[in-house]
Order: sequence, then structure tokens, then C-alpha cells
Amino acid sequence: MYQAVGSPGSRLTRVTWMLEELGEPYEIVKTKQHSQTMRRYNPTGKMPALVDGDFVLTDSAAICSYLAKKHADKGFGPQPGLRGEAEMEAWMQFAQSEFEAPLWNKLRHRFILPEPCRADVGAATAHDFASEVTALEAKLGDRLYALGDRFTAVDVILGHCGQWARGSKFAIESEAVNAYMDRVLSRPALARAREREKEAAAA
Ligand SMILES: N[C@@H](CCC(=O)N[C@@H](CS)C(=O)NCC(=O)O)C(=O)O
Repeated sequence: MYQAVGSPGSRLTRVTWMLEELGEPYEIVKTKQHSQTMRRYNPTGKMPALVDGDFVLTDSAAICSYLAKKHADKGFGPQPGLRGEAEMEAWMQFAQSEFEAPLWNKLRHRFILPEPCRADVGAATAHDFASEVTALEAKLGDRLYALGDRFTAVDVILGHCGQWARGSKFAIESEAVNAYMDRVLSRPALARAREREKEAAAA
């Protein structure tokens, strides 16, 4: 059985959501960022991590890609072949280093950085995120999902960013991107993942 390590409500949701999409059994190892337990799985203390037997993997996009490829028969991974893999990799990099960046930057200034380092980055991050929304709209074109008409691991990462954006009142001024986020965030697997995390948080 897989172990998904981290705090409910964090990027851990990307892992639990992916596992729910795959229908794979898992348990949640509840721990906080930078805790001793978390550092056993990731020396940086950042979460989440995935444990698959004697293999430990960190970084949510890498974890979702790994799971999707490992269970390729379930259809959440790339198109077969080098180009399909490269396309998925490019989307994952866009999701993490571009689409997510302004959202995470604002959250860091709210919750993560030591008080003296915090600044009001609201205007800058809103500006940057608006550009990313325009970029996502262009990249999606008339696709239903990032890789075409199939929901994949990429949509887990983008969808989770969309959830952050909506939760922290970042404007998504694009009908197409809002429709995409509605489509992705209404997945029953995400609802199940949230439920599992709620149970873990209460335990
Ligand atoms: N690239 C990593 C980022 C992990 C990350 O920053 N996780 C947050 C929680 S959602 C964290 O542990 N932050 C602690 C910190 O930034 O010091 C991933 O996608 O998993």
C-alpha cells in the first residue's frame, strides 16, 4: 500500500487526489512541514512525499507523474513515446514553475516566511497570475484537458493550483480557464481525497 506523507490541505492533496483517480489503496502519514518525521522522507522538510515500498519520492508533480506512469493502464499518463513524455513534462514544468509561482509566492509571504521578510506582494502576484491565466487559456485552446480529451496527472497539478487561486481570491478572468477549473475541480476523486484528508486531520 502507498503512503502519502504530509499535512491534510497542503500539496498532499495532489498525491491523494492522484491516488484516488487511480483507485490505488494508500494511507496518509500525517505530519507537518519541517517536522522530524517529514525530514525522514525529505531532507528539506517540505511536503508531500510518497512511499512506494522501499522507494521514497518527493515533489508533488514528480509524484503524480510517477504514479500515472506506473499505472499507465489506467490512462492518466502521457501519450506513449518520447514526444508524449516530453509534452507531459513541459506541461508539468509550466504548471509548477509558471502557473503556480505567483500563487505560492503570495502564500509564502502570508504564512511561510519569517515575519520580517514578509512584504505586500498582492499587486505583483495578481499581475503575474493574470498573465499565467492568459497563458493557460492559450495553451489549452479548445482542449478539454491539458493533454487533450483525457484527464491526466497534469490536470491534478493545474487543478490544485486553481483551487489555491480560488481560495485566495486570485481573479481568473477567463471563461475558458474557469470552465476548465470547474471541470477538473468537480472530479469525484478530488472529493474523495478531501474526505480522506478530513478524516486524517480529525484522527
Ligand atoms: N516542489 C515541491 C514544493 C513542496 C512545498 O513547498 N511544500 C510546502 C507545503 S504545501 C512546504 O512544505 N513548505 C515549507 C517551506 O516552504 O518551507 C512540491 O511540489 O511538492
